[in-house]
Amino acid sequence: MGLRKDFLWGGAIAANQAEGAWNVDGKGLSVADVATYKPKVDVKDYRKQVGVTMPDIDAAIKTQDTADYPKRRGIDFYHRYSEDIDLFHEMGFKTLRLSIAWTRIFPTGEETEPNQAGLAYYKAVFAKMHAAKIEPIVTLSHYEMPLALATKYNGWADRRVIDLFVRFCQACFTAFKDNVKYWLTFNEIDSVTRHPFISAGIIPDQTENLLQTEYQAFHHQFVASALVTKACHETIPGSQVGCMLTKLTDYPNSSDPRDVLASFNKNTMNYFPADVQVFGEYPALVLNYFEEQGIEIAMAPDDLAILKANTVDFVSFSYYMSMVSSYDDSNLTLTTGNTVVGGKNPHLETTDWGWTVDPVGLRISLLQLYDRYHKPLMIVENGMGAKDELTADHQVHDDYRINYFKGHFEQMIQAVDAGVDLLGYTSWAPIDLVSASTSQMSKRYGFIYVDEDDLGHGTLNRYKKDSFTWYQKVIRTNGADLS
Ligand code: BGP
Repeated sequence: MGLRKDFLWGGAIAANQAEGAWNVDGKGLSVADVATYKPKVDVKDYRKQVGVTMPDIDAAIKTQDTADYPKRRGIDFYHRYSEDIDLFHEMGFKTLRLSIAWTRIFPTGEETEPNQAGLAYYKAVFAKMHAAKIEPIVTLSHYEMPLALATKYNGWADRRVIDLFVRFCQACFTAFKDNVKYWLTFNEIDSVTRHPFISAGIIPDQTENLLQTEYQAFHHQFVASALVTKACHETIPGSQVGCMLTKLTDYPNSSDPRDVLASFNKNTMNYFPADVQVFGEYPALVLNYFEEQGIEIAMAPDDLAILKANTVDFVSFSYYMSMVSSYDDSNLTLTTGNTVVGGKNPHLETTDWGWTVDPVGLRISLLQLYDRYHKPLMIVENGMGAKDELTADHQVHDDYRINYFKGHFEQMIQAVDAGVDLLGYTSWAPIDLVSASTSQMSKRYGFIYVDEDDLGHGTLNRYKKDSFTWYQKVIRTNGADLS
């Protein structure tokens, strides 16, 4: 069977990790602009290490520094997008997933009119992509909400942010209705409870009941996502709107039924935001969890009807690694993963950052998601963060990366052969960029090397790695030749 003929091969980036140009052309500060460089993140107090406090934010607002705030400089995609899109075109990309920085369009989130310079920038990027026959997939919220909304409203904890987000999205739909067909609402929407600040603008040390606040923020994002889905369908006939889930595939640590139950519960809570966006209602098990925890979600009278009437068209997800769960955490060896710390699977190798490498887990994830949702799927993030070495003649021999992708593509194709409807695959990230969790440049994911170090030194020149030619061949043969 193999992949569909119009399979959307490509790559994925986010504005806050790639564009840089944090303070030009009217852009406001976003939550990403206050994230500091974290050279070492380990399993101890993970959440605290990657979190942000009010004193951190105050200090960040006062400085123009970009060395310790790497997302402010990114890889200068803002000025180099044309060269980068040419390289993606050379690889044969059919699509590029990218995000629109809210703060380029509404710098504080509360302006009544969009910033024309911001709209013009994305217009130019989309024009360049279309000239290269690259279909945009656009994320409306990828860890970059206006900082002003975090400090004023505690982010998505406040219901007023819904209307502000809808205004931003409507401005994007109106401006880009002829340029963009595929839209994603919230990147890794399930991550609100794992990193509330970058995901939802919630400042933990300013928040009384954090768990309650996080679930309230979820609810506001669900309603916003539904309203935006409606607006998109109305403004752009034929458009497709997807949810975006972090697929944190979890296995039982053993066949002990208590471990199986612990893993089931973990997966249930991971799926829940996508459940709401696909089925248009809260799962009964999650409502019960709210009751047990004393979590009370404030809802407006129409909220549930809005959710039910405006479900998503497809399900997109990120997949990097898997973990194991036990009824007793002392049975586990802990390791870091994508935005989490969890049990390490003894059968799997890990990357330099402790994330397990589990290609079969991708197949399992595809089967699980398709079986659960019966909706077309899209893999919009998958890849391996590694330390690359640039040789004197500007080469990077990254067979470890080729092996990682090869294993994952083999399993992806087997899932499709088993009947999964898969629309496309975008690797994270086709070009090196700043890490979301640690703000490192040295955690590299790309097929294209960017000459920039953790502190921002370097020429910013782009060089093709060995994996560049390999991925080019994979796309050319639509996955038939993975050698
Ligand atoms: C996801 C995010 C991306 C991203 C990726 C890799 O959680 O959606 O923005 O960067 O993971 O994570 P990291 O950059 O922390 O290695």
